[in-house]
Amino acid sequence: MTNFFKDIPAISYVGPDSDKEFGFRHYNKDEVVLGKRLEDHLRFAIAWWHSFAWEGGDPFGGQTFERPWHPQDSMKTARIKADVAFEMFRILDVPFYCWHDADVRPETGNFADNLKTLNEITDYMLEKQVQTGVKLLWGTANLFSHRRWMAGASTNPDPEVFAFAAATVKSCLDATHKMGGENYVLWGGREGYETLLNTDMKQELDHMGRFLNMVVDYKHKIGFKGTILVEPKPQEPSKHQYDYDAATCFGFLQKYGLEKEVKLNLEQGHAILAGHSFEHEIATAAALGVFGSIDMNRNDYQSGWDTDQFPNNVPEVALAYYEVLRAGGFTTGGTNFDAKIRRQSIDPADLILAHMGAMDVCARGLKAAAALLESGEMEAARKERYAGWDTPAAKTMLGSSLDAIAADVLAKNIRPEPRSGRQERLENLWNRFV
Ligand code: XLS
Ligand code: NI
Ligand code: NI
Repeated sequence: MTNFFKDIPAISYVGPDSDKEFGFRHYNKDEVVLGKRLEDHLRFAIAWWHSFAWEGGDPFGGQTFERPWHPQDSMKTARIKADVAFEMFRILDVPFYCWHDADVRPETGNFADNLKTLNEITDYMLEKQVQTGVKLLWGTANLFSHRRWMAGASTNPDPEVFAFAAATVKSCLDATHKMGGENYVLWGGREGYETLLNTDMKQELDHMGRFLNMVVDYKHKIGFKGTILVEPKPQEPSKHQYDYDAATCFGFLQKYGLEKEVKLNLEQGHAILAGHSFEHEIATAAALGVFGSIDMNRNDYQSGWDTDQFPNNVPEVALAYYEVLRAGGFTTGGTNFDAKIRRQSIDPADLILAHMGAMDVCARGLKAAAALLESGEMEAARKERYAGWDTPAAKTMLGSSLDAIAADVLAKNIRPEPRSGRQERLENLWNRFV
């Protein structure tokens, strides 16, 4: 036991009328919604990088947090960090967490040493998983922070960097497998370009496709049963990233024969950066059969950066969960808080309250979405809008040809009558639930 969170109680459900500062008002993990416990719907996870590895720096200033695991350059402090992390998971009673290799072990610059420390610390974390019952939602490799990755990982012009990336992903996939991880994520922060003037885009895309095929082959070789997830983001840190958004990722997966093997991890802030809404990205992935998991956070709508704030907008979150529920809910995926406290939030309590509040926001959003889905009103209106397609004639038309259809339009003098899309009525309906 560390004393990092001393005096902070374990968070439990206190209900919406309580005046306790530390307690869930809406997240009652055992509450059954649409036949499933809230904990099993939401599958919350905490991100090691934002809560424990990030030191509070921004482009204008350095570290603001002072933690007992600083400096993060030894196995001794890596262990302290793991002790505190698992204490926080228990205080918040979250079922899952996620990590990058660089979050959990010191960086030495040498692959053999990184491998050794990764194996050592993940053994330690696995022991803690067993002791606490907290599970791994996903592991991933950080292929973007160290200077070796500055021109990309699998898309790097230097084959030695490709090799280093392959070895690193193998080590992280092995560790994720060992820890019973339910997914493995690849986010390509440097898989893109700064300028087209020095970039062979076709070659880079081919290498990225080959790399992802190797990851999938290796997953099968070791019998990893989890899902491989790619995480779209249009830019930041690169000027342009190849995994731009859900639709772009699907095109990429299809071109390289991976659309049945790989799914998507979608993030609210990344959707906003791509000029989409979060629900658009979830609905796109679901329509294309590649919906996997979500990184929950909130972007600032004015700044144009990936600000990774904790969610606090219930109607926005509800729209996202409505699409998650319409997609059938999570299978191996979950709700990972890819979110960080602000750099002035230096108290340990801030970490707890940020997650606690966000879990409540998500629970409210999911419950509103579930109630609307259960009422059936929105889905009945949607079905009604497409009812014309249920007729045999309409179905036959889809198997017909342009010239046959044209002849039919002439013969029957088909003259379509426009009908209202009823948007405002549906928005009013939506507002009755959130
Ligand atoms: C960064 C990404 C990153 C991934 C994991 O913007 O969201 O945190 O989720 O590498
Ligand atoms: Ni992000
Ligand atoms: Ni993310």
